[in-house]
Amino acid sequence: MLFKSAAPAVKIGLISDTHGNWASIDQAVSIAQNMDMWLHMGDCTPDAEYLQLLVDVPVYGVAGNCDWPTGNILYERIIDAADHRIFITHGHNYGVRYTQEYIMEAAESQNADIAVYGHTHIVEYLMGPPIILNPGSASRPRDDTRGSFMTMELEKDADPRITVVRMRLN
Ligand SMILES: [Mn+2]
Repeated sequence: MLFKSAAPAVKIGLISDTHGNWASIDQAVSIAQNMDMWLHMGDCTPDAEYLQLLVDVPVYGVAGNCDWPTGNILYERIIDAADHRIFITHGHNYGVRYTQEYIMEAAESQNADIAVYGHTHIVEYLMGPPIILNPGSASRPRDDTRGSFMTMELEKDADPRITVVRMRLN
């Protein structure tokens, strides 16, 4: 018999490296309208604040290398959702342009089963564990002519369901 969990899946929008292009944030929010939470992996922190104006669900952000001074914005955070633990950071402190080894170690040391970062502006997805995700850049992609973000559905005792969304061409 299949056990159907009573708790609904938690849907999370993952967006990074918007670099002040608020039109890209508008577009992501209009594409992914039913998120329960958004995570913004930095560059630039005012963009996460703008995103928070558009949605009435929590937005958690971290500071990137272009965010200086950072004020009270952290460089990394742990978000717990649906019995999963997500480590978010921009990635520049973990050498993500060259390797995912250090961010993977950081996630493991924090007992996170998922790590999300940005910085490279390239969509990346490592199966793990821990699962390592980079939603790319919504406004300045380096892997396609179209920007990108991700959605992630989390359920207890299930693998996350990840979708890569490509933005419309402007
Ligand atoms: Mn960056």
